[in-house]
Amino acid sequence: MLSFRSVPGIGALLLLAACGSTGSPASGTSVAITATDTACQVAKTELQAGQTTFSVTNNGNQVTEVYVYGEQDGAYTKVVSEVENIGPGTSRDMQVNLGGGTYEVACKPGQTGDGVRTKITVAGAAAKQQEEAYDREVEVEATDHALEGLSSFTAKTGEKIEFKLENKGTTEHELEIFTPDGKEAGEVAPVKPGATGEAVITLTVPGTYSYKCGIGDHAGKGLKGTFTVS
Ligand SMILES: [Cu+2]
Repeated sequence: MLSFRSVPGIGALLLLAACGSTGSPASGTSVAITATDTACQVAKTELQAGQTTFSVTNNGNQVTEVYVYGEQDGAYTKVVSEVENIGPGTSRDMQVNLGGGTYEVACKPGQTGDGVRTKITVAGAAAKQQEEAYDREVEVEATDHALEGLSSFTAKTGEKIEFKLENKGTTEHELEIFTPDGKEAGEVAPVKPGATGEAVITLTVPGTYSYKCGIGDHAGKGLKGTFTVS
């Protein structure tokens, strides 16, 4: 696996190559990302603060997604922007207003895991507040007898979490999340077998949240559980 983090010379070379072919001048910088099943090539890893369009092309065989992560508590976990469901052989754009700092771009073949990551450096003023950012993501896997991935999940009050549901079962499943007093906090709408869905939910109060699949008797079959927000 080739990571530009360990090969700084190549990043500089691509930076030069990309300079001659910048697209839309009025709408900020345009940066190409080429994703495969094992690599995530960012054409330009040193950028200026401001509106940036990442044009992602998926040359792999799996559906992929691309995230831009900001730093939080020493780790690149804060999601600044994302683009999902990029099929093999297709391209999608992701627009993000970047403040000065360092970020990691992650391509996630199969739309799962930490992804193949490339660090980028942005010069200029730090962002005041990244508009569509959320704090973290958590991956949940549905089978026909369980919702897995939340058994050791905890969060702090006020955290904005992306719940991502991957359906590995044979029928549709969903993920409903309820506050400690039983109100619906949000849900990932029904997802077909083999597909992935997501929802960003802010956990506004502390306590024990419950979750389940609300379809048919799926909760009775084991698609349910709880997690704690402190
Ligand atoms: Cu279900």
